[in-house]
Amino acid sequence: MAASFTRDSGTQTPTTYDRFQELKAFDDSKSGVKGLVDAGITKIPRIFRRPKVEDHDSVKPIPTQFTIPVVNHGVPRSVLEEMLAAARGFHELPTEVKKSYYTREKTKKVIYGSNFDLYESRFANWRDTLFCVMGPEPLHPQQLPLVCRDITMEYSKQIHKLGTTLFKLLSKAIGLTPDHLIGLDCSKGHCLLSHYYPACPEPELTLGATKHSDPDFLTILLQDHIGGLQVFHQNLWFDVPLLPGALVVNIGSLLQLISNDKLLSVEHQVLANEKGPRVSVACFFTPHLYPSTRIYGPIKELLSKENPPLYRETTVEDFISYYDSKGLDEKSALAHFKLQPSLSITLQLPKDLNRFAQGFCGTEYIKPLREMMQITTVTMYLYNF
Ligand SMILES: O=C(O)CCC(=O)C(=O)O
Repeated sequence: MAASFTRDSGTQTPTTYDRFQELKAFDDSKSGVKGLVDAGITKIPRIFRRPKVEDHDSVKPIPTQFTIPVVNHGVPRSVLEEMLAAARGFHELPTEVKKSYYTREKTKKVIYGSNFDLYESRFANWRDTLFCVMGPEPLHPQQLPLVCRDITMEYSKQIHKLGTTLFKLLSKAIGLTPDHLIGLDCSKGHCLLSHYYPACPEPELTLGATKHSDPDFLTILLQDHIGGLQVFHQNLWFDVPLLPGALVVNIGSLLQLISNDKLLSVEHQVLANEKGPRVSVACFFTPHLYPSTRIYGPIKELLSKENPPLYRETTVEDFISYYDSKGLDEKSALAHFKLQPSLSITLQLPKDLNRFAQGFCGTEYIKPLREMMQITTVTMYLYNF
């Protein structure tokens, strides 16, 4: 464990606190939050301290939410239990063994680390993660740590099957043909994130995971018996119930974007806890790392005059790089892709019509436009692209 963390480092005064140096020392130790706990700290280092909790009354409520505990999912209970045990097994390996997987190199397919946004976030989260890109190009099992190799391959296969079924159901639920979302490659790739939230000596001062929604199409989450996952709804935090054998399904931000808000991603956080460790395994459906130039925007079949597009188009790569660049900051990445009416012009017709049509459509459209429009004024919204 790097020397800069002492048992008292959580009580340092602002004058002696060099945040960057502390972040770097933590990063260079390559031993994660688990390493701090193993070193016997009794106060959390200051880099983990969350700023004063904001008043959520000012936050706009989410009209509906989409956290579904799925019980009859077809993944055998033994597979769920083995997956959780293997995830825990990896994080409880000696640091020297885990270190060989520790990297901030985002193009690697197997990454062990702590806080992907360590240098961007306002405060670090009390958790470590093993991140494995399982598809669309199959991961060679040898790339996985031995302690979780076989079960990760098996879990990945089973969860991909479940994801495919869920995408079919979701397609139908929003009025599309069953294969529509699959046809858009929503189930083409998936990553497994095995999270480890060590017991925290001062859980009220930090978080296991800061408020966020996931940067993917869909997340299927497996959690152990400890609890701490909360969803944000109508300005309040709700505990996600612990149902033995259940998987939690969350809509991701990319699915909210392409469904034009027909499906809403859920904002969630994880509390730090004293009882830990807590283990969870999140499966993110996203073609992450897949060199695709596919453009994603609101699905045309869902748009109409009453339902105009709410988001601009993007690639998964651009979406993820924006998400990664801002880190978990309690704000939705979707706001960055939202089409904002930036200017509204009221035209007086027919006086301004000539100018309008000439500027935007060309003169040949003036007559049909004038005939079509029985109204005398029209308000146009210009969007920022
Ligand atoms: O550990 C959990 O319950 C949630 C994990 C999570 O929020 C994530 O992977 O984005």
